[in-house]
Amino acid sequence: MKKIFLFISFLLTCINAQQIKKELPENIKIILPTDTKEDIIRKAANVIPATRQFEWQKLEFIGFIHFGINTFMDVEWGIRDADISKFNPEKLDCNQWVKVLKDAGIKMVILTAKHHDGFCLWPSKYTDYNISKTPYKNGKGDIVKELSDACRRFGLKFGIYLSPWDMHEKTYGTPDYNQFFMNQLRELLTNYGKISEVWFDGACGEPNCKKEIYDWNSYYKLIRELQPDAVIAIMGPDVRWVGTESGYGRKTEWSVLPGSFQNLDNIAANSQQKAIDGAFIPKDLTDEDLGSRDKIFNASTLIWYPAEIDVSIRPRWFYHKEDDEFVKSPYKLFDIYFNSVGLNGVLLLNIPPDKNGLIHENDIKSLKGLRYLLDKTFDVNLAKNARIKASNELKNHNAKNILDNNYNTYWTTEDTIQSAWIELTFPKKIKFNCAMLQENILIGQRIEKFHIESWSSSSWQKIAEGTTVGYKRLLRFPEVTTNKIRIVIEQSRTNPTLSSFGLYLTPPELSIKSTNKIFKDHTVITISSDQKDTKIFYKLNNEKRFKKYINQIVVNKKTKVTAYAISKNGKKSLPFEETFYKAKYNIINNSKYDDKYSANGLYALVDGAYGTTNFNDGKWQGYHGNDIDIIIDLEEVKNLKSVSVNFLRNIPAYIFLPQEVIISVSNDGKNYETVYSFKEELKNENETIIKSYKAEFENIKCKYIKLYAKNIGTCPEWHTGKGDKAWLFIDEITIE
Ligand code: FUL
Repeated sequence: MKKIFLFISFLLTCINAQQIKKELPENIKIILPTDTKEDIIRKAANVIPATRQFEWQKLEFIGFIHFGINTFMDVEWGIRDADISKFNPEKLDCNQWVKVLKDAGIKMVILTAKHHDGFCLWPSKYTDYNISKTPYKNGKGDIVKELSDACRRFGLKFGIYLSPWDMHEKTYGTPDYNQFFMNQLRELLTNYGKISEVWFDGACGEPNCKKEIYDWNSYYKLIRELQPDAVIAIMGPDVRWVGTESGYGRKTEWSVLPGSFQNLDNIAANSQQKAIDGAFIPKDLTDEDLGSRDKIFNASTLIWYPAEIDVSIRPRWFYHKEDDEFVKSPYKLFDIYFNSVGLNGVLLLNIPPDKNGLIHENDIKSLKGLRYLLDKTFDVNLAKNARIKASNELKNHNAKNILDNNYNTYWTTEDTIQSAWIELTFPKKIKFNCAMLQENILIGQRIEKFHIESWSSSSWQKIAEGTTVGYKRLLRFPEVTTNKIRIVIEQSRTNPTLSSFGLYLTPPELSIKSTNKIFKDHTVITISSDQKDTKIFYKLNNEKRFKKYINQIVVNKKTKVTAYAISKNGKKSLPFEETFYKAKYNIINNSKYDDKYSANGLYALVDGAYGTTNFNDGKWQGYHGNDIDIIIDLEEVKNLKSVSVNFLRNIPAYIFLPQEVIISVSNDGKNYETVYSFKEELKNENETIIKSYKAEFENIKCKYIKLYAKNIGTCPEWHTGKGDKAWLFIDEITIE
């Protein structure tokens, strides 16, 4: 009986599969029950992107704009009923945004038309919680229009983020919400010209799990009808979330993933959405392995589902003033680029405008730096004049195609070949430290394992290796000088292809180290470059001229060091700046700070640099559960006018003000007289503040100052961390 049942369901699957096959788009293949493992691998190697997916992949680098009422409330996820009269970006200029992004090399901009809070940046007819009810342009503003117009003006594509989760809308959590959402979607897809990406986020933080059963299939249908070229991302069938928000993709990144077979509609409706769970595998997009042979053997469909890597240039998605000093550096962004675009993904970099409605200068500086590094690295393909030969070439698909700067022409081998090599010989020795490979994904993604080796006197030395290649693979390694290299494809799902190959040399990168960043007497500074044969130049403070760096620099006062390096072939590093601080006094610490918040050691408290409201700014010294007991040695008896000390309060981050602050003074270091004492009342307040405790005197002379601050010990009853150790964050003791 069981056998008959199995046989019938097998037959049904085959018939169903045959019917669907006729209508099947190129980015989906069905695995038949009769397929062998070899058949499955071959099928996987021949799944290709839909045109809209290919056009999207070619953009490589796209921009995200998180902007809305959250920007003005200084929050990330917002609240249900914010006071939207606070929304008034007086200097807003979408041309500035787009120009900055275009100059950075960004090819499309995606705007948070509506984030989770439900506030709409366009005058939606379906809710009052929108821009027309704010002071911005006296209610006549429409930022979706302003930005889409600016994108068209500058030749960039435009996409929208419409959060399915809407904490403001009353119908959310009922079937009526789907119609509301479709209405909003229709407004966005019809009134603003061409839309190239629709971004549906998966987050929902509703208390008590108020849950909306989203009608994804209707959303997708509407998008296909109104904007057929747009890719649908994240909670959508065309583009997948890479699985982190760090900017770093997987080392092995397959664009062909396993799907489960139900019907075409459900295949399109990929989802982590519970109502149709099972319609799509993988369920967990954070898995290390999504598309290996083992994974696809168990699948019933194979789907082209490429990765998008979203990350913010700042610690958070929306603008917050206190993040200004934490904008990612150009070198960090460059590393992210190598690990996103260079790992078969599209980089989606978020650059949030500030309360004025402008992109902040720190973000602009980093983006310019990134562009400089990219331009200087990829300006010349050092492999371009190579003589080239291959272990195997298919007619009309010679290996020389990989150097012709044309993605459509490519090298491949005869059908049965699954490993092969290409050898490049250069007219003279070249020096490089990165490589770029591209498969022709219009044929399929195939390469499973490869390495690059260079000829060194009498043998081949492996210099880089990898697994998948896909649309683009970038590799960095210590610099190599050689006249011959080989690209070795060790394993491919079927005959491999390569469309392009390049070798490049990055500009040098500097690092500055010192014995102490904050010192009492002096510190010794060393500057080095990541590349050999570079000359380093530096200047101290406001000196006019740069000097050549030869030896360590010794400084005994607060000093700003600016340096840069030039490599032998003339590539200049970005300038590097670092300030070293001199402590004003000697400190004896009888208490213990936590290593995570050391602020560069003991002297941080008297270095003249003040902590900001960001507890992570590197200037605060954190004491976990314990009190602070410090003595400052003025080295001679001095007249005192005042002593003040700053503490931070950030209760959600478990940082409380001290229970008590006591300041006492002494001439001999033994007998202390209390000159100030203050008892703090413990209040449950969310606002982050810096509080100064100041003792003012007339006619006090002393050599030693003792500061005692009592930690509240553990988080109080009413706190989420009740019973956990409380933090005391101190920075800067000022003595006058
Ligand atoms: C997440 C959201 O919850 C964040 O606020 C942000 O929009 C990010 C891009 O996606 O899931």
